[in-house]
Amino acid sequence: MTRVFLSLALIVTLAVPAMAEPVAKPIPIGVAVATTSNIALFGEEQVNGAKIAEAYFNAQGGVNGTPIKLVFQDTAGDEAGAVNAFQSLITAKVVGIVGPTLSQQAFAADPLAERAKVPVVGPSNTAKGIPQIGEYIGRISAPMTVVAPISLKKALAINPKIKNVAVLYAQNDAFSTSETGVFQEAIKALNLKTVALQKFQTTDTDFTTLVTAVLGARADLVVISGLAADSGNLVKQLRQFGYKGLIVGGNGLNSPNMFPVCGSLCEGILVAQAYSPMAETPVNKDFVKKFTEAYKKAPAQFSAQAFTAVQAMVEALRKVEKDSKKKITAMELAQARQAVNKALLSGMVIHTPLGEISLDREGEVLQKQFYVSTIKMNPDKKTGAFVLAK
Ligand code: 1QQ
Repeated sequence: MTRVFLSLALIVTLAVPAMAEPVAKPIPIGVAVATTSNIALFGEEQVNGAKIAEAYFNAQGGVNGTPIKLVFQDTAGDEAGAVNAFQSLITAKVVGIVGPTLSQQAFAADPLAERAKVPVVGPSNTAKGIPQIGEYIGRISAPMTVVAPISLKKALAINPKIKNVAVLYAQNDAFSTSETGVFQEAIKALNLKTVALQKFQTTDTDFTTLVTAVLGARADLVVISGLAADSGNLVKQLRQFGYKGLIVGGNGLNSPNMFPVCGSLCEGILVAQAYSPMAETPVNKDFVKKFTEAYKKAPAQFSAQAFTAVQAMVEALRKVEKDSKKKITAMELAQARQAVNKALLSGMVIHTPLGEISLDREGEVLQKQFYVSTIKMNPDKKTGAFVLAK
């Protein structure tokens, strides 16, 4: 009896991989971003941008007539949350995953997708080494090696007398430590002097010691690499204690959701950006219009990048159908995931709100245009805008 049962079990087990498990219709694409925790400041913008993409591409007929469906999973703000979200999406049979929000989370969760052979497009992972996590890992978020230095150059253009720089960074976050490294190299290359180098934690709220060090070192430029709430509080306390010089913020200060944290004291922060809502391309005009209609505000970088990550998946799906002359929904799931990954890394150029981009064979994004903006706050002290720095 046991033997019969065992051999039956064996037959069933062996038969599973051979059983065709087709892609569902509408085509499920996973979106794993933070909708709870502090990191939801970024994630909320990402959900907004992704939803616009879903409606926009489905209105165009989706993937040659087959609609897509975004499947959202909250990653919260830590590694475990991202791992769980990725696991649920893989089990939910998505063809690919857009996410997670933080590089810190990507280093933990991406290997899971890599093992399951599920393509990942990072919408906001900017640390060094993300595409190198694996063959199924790409990103549309330009690395800080490319983006960060231009904001320093802009600071020098605004105030050529800058000489002494204070560099502050969150030591418990992979993106922040990666970005500060890039800033520190650029500071050296520009012949500036680092007069203070200070660490903090993304969970810190009291920055008195740091601010005292910056003021004591007589820095005339402060460069911050952290996430949203910590960076916002740091800026606020720098200003409250009397720091008057320029502040360059890293990618963590790229969210309008950070504005209420430093309020009117956010005014004047310089931030390099991979997106401008002013870009005059047809797709960006459409994106800005739809986004503004839906949310009554202009999109910022994290929304545009989430839109672009979904777009990359859609265009990869279209390419797979075109090249194979087969409907995605007629393909086996594993085969479709593999084909989507190949299409993503094929070098195809896509016209996105971020401009023309492509992914190279390693999954690294190639993007042409970047911007530096200054934060301008409104009298309500909660809202404001990133205005292109002149
Ligand atoms: C990263 C980042 C963050 C600021 C994204 C929200 O750039 O973690 O890579």
